[in-house]
This record gives sequence, structure tokens and C-alpha cells, in this order.
Amino acid sequence: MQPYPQLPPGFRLGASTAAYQVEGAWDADGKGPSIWDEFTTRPGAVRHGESGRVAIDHYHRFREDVGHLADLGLDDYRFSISWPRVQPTGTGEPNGTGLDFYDRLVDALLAAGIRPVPTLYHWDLPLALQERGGWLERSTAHAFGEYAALVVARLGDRVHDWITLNEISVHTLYGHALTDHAPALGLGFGALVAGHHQLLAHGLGVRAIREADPAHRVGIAQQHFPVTAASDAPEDLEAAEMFRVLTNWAFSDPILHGRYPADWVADLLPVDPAQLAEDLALIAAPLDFYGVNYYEPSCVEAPRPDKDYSGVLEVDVPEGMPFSPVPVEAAERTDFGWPVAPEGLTQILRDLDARYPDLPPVVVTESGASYHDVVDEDGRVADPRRIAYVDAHLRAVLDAVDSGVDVRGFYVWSAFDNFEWAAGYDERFGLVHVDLGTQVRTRKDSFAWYREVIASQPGRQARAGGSTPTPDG
Ligand code: GBH
Repeated sequence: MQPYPQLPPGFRLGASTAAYQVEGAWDADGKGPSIWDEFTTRPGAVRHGESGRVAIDHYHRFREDVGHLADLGLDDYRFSISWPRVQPTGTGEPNGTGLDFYDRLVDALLAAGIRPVPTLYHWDLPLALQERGGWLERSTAHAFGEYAALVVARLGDRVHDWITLNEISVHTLYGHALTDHAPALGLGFGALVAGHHQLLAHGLGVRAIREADPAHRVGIAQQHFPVTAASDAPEDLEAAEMFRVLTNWAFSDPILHGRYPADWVADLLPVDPAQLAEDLALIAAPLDFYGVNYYEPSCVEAPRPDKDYSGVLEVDVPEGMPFSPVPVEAAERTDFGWPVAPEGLTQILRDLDARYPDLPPVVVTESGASYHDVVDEDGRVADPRRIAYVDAHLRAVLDAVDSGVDVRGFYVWSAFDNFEWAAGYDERFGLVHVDLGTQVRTRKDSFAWYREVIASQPGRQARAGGSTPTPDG
């Protein structure tokens, strides 16, 4: 391998997963159902009718999986904790057996020299809370604060880095404004209140974690991407700005500026001004790091009256919206059809830095690509395009660092192939290939490449490993 450019001192290399996408064991040991357990039973909701009921069975195979992560040499492993595993109906006494799983996982990671970085909520709301209104209700934010306190009480002696929620924007827009993800409410702009209550949950979670121990490091993982206008026509520029607000700033300004980016956003929230001010004070609590998940940029135009936008992109924006996303020009696309645009990552990191004078240190908490990898006759998974993708995105981060953005880490999405939400199992993001029939794990070429990148950094040695532990090892 070419010598890898040296990363800033202390820069952390990691990989990420999320509970519903990997764990399976959907009803094991007292776990309650989540909104994804319900959503995936709806005909047509997920490609091929697939679900995360078994997923990659990480709940039962975590020791083998941690073995792979250890051989990879990761500094950090980001995973999520399933709220309904900890509290089957979302409130009340914890399910000790559910918490035991995370206890064992954390101990295994620490024994392997990997820092655990759990996310407390990655979209799998306890179904019982959804039946009481879910994120449309303030009470869900308070329930989250109590859940956070329970988890930190159990794991906080060994876990010191916490991510409150994953991608409030995507959960709000895909799950509440549209119907692509659970809970599929299709509320349009009426969904923004679900975003506000997740932001409030974040604030209450930060408070609970700091109350447990002020030395904890707390952050959030948010999707961000640059939005360009299809032309310089004023109506396109205006459409792009509205889209930018709705997909990016409406979910970050409250945290990093203590306010909503535009009156029209705040005016859509059924929260009185005094309450809103109080909420924003909590939401804007200082963070130790700000996590950015980046996949692709967007291009937006004002809707052309005669143009049919259906099927133009994977997600259809309902008619009548004042903006229309259009395909981004790109020399290359992943097998998911998403454009490969590493320069968009440099750009959004610079944009965040410019927008927020008090931006905390940034960690890129997700970056990666789906390719439809196969194991060849020699048992090898050749994924040169994923290597090129991750390489280009890591270098894009270094470009942002060179221009003064304080980025402290980079996590690949994902450590393992897993359940890709509404797209099911066709889309493979892993460094480790998983055969869904046999649950056999096979390290891809990108795994070996990433291991070399990590090992090339000062202070890290390639771990002696390289052997694949047995499933029950
Ligand atoms: C993340 O969401 C999630 O945190 C993670 O769980 C997930 O597995 C991972 O990304 C990969 O998807 O061009 O119209 O098709 C990312 C949110 C939303 C980013 C959809 C890409 C494509 C929109 N994604 N978007 S479109």
C-alpha cells in the first residue's frame, strides 16, 4: 500500500452500525417491539418484504464480530442501543437481560482495546410509545431522558463517549413527513414537531448524561450535505435555500445556534413562544463533539410546471412542495445509485465551520457506500470501488482539516453488511461481507485496506490477528 497521509495527532478511525440493522433477536430476552418491527410487516414497505427480525444476528454473534473489529484495529466502534430492548414499552423498569447484552458487548470491546461509542437512539422507537403518539408528543422526549439515564447508570462506569440521537432530520423527514421509513406518517410540514421533540430529547439526554458524570463526552450524529441550486435563477436559488433549511439547518441551528433558522420553521411548531425559548436553551447545551454523517450532495430546482418528477430520485417529494430535488451530476455512482462526491464532504464541513462560530470538534460519524459485493470462488470479496470511495472521503476530510476545520475522527458506515432500512439486504455497506443465508462473515478487500490505513498511523500497530474467529469463539 502507498504510505497513507498522516492524520492529525489523536485523529480516531472507527466504524459504525445500528441496533435494528444488525442485532436481529427482535423478541429475545424480553425485548419489546419497535416501530421498525411493525413497519417491516406492512406489505410493500421494504424491498422483497425483508426485515431486521434476524438481520446479521449480531445479538448472538457479537463475540465473533468484535473479533473482526479487533483485527481491524479500530480506535472507536459506534453502535446503537435498542430502546425497546432496555425498556420494552419505552418507560418504567429496565429489562435487565436486555441491558446485559450491552454490558457484554462493551466489555468485549474494551478487552479488544476498542473505545465503545454508543448511540442511544437510531430510529427504533418502542412501539408502545408510538401508540401514544411517538415523537409528535413531548412526553416521548421526557421518556427518552429517563431511558438515557438508565443506560448511563448501567454502562457509564466503562463508556465515556455518548451519541444521543442519529439523524433527526432523516427520521423526521423520511419517517414523519414522508412514508419511506417507520412510522410512515406522511405528515408533510406537520412533521416538524417530531423533529422538535427529538431535539428536546437530545437536550434532555445531554442533561441526563452530564448529571451522571460531568466527565462524559457527549455528541449527536446528524446527516449533513451541501445543497446547490440547479441554476442561478432567483426561483431556483430560493428553492435550494428552503431545501437547505428543511434538510440541514432546521436540525442543527437549534443545537448550535439556540434558534430555528427561519420564522417559517418555528411558526410551524405547535409550541408557545415561552416554551420554545425554554426548549431551545436546553437543546443548545454545549457538546463535546458534533457528529456528521455524509453520503451525497443535493441539487434542487423550483418545480417546473410541466415536468414529471416521479421516479427522478429514489425518494419522491410530494407534489405541491416548493422545491424539487434533481439528480446531481457525477462521474460515478455507487450500486445504490448515489453519486460519488467526496468534495461535498469537504464543502459541508467548511460550511458548518463557517456557519457556527462555536462548532464543537467534528467527528464524521458515518461515511461509506453500497456495492453489491459477492464472495468469489476463492472466498475473496474484491471491492476496489469501496476502497476508492472511503479513501477519497477520508482525504476529503483532510482537505477540510487543512482549511482549518477541527475534525477529530472518521467512522466508516458500516463495519458489517446489514439491513439497509427500506432497501433491505440488497445494499451492502460493510467492510465485512455477511451471507444472509448462512451468517458467514467474510472480510472484504476494503477491510484489509482499512486495517493498513489504521496501522500506518503513529501509535497503532497492526494487531497480530488476521484469523477469523469461529462463530462461537
Ligand atoms: C444513514 O442515513 C443512516 O444513519 C444509516 O442507518 C444508513 O444505513 C446509512 O445512512 C446508509 O443509508 O438520492 O433520494 O435516494 C442516511 C440517509 C437518506 C442518505 C437517503 C442518502 C438518498 C436520497 N440517507 N439519501 S435519494
